[in-house]
Amino acid sequence: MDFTAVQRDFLEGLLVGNRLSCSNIINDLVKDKVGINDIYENLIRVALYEVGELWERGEISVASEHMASAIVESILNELYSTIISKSRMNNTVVASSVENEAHQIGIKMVADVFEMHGWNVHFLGANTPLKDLIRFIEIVNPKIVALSMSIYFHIHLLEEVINRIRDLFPETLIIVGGQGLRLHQKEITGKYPNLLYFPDLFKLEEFIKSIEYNG
Ligand code: B12
Repeated sequence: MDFTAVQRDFLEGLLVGNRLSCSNIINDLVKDKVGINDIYENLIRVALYEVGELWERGEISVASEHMASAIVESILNELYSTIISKSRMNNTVVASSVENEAHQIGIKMVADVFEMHGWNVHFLGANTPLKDLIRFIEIVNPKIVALSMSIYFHIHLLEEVINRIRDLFPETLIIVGGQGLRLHQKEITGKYPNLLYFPDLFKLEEFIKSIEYNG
């Protein structure tokens, strides 16, 4: 699917605060049976990266950036009834951003991909304090903990969580992702057992399918 036609209108809608137009664009794509992963990666993620660049260049204000991310979050919530899978799996995932990390849209998309595959999903959102995350993992005993890091300077916080999880729950698989790791994933992968990095939702989905087939 070529998103060029809708890309401009969607970005425009985010920047002027036209939530209705953004929502209509997404709902039309869903009606046309465009995959959710495709919509997330090729329309919403691309638009938000563009918002980030405009903000970095001083072409839009922090207020506009906040508005754009608020519209996107409302759209993701609106899609819930579309993404929820009727066939449920007996697998649990806890999805969270690391402590101090304010970005939560990427990890929400990750949570949604698991949801589409019928997993029990616990989405904790941004800035989850380490001790509360650990306590939560102890309670729900997930098969996977998914962690997101957008800002590279949070890498010490990511490593702190990984170390705690590895010590306390050696069997639990950890998956990591986010922009902060895009150029730095090798600082983490290979260093810890039972840990995988995925750059995007397509790779993540391949992996979820492989678990479904291989257990
Ligand atoms: C919206 C936004 C915010 C919002 C976030 C609101 C929210 N509810 O999430 C707010 C206003 C809070 C914010 C704050 C800040 N932000 Co900001 N923000 C953005 C913006 C515009 C969009 C983020 C986003 O949602 N992207 C879309 C998602 C879908 O992309 P993603 O996170 O990369 O996720 C994808 C993959 O990485 C992957 N993925 C992500 N996590 C995981 C986890 C797993 C397990 C897996 C498998 C995959 C995966 O899946 C997703 C789909 O592909 C970006 C621009 C950009 N390039 O993203 C800047 C950006 C990330 N922010 C930036 C900055 C600097 C900040 C601040 C430091 C600004 C400040 N001075 O206060 C603070 C950070 C505070 C903190 N302590 O974290 C910079 C980071 C630069 C850098 N190199 O580190 C960016 C890149 C903007 C820029 N161009 O400079 N921000």
